[in-house]
Amino acid sequence: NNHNSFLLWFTGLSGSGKSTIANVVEQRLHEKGIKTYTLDGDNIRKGINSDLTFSPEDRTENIRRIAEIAALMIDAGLVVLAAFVSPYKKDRENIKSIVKDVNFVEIFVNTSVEECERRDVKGLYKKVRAGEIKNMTGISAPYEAPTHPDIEIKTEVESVESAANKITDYISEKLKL
Ligand code: GGZ
Repeated sequence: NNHNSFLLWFTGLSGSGKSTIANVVEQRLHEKGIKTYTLDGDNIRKGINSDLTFSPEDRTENIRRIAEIAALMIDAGLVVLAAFVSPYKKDRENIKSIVKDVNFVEIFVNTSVEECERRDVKGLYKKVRAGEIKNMTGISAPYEAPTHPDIEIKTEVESVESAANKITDYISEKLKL
């Protein structure tokens, strides 16, 4: 449970492109016969974490539970990809102590809030401007950007394919891709 166990953790604003990139990486791992699971807001916040809000405390608890779930999945032999805003530095640090000797790869999907709002894939930013959502990360709630991410993706200047290449290159040696 060390050299070939991986947690690929995507952090960034809502609409930054975390899930899109994670899905392409996952597809490539499947092509190599590697079994994976992707945790994201859709399968976590709608299910086991449906009791949690977007308050700072609940975001912390959200990330803690996700890390525990990831640890179990990794134990079961999966490469786990996790795509969460995860805005707090200390929460992201805590993941490492939960998953212990797993290779934790912090991937900063660095897309400006202006660009996320321009894309507004889910119409969430529109709701924020209409006053329907408070505590929106990047607008009315903090995002503590990673200062030393393992990988940084600037989606405004690089393609999803190039982002996926960066990630597969990074893990290829240890994963023996
Ligand atoms: C941030 C919010 C909020 C607020 C709802 N702030 O684009 P999405 O829709 O699918 O990604 C966002 C998702 C964030 O959930 P996470 O579990 O990743 O957040 S955290 O790590 O901070 O716990 C967005 C939606 O939920 N969403 N309200 N106020 N994102």
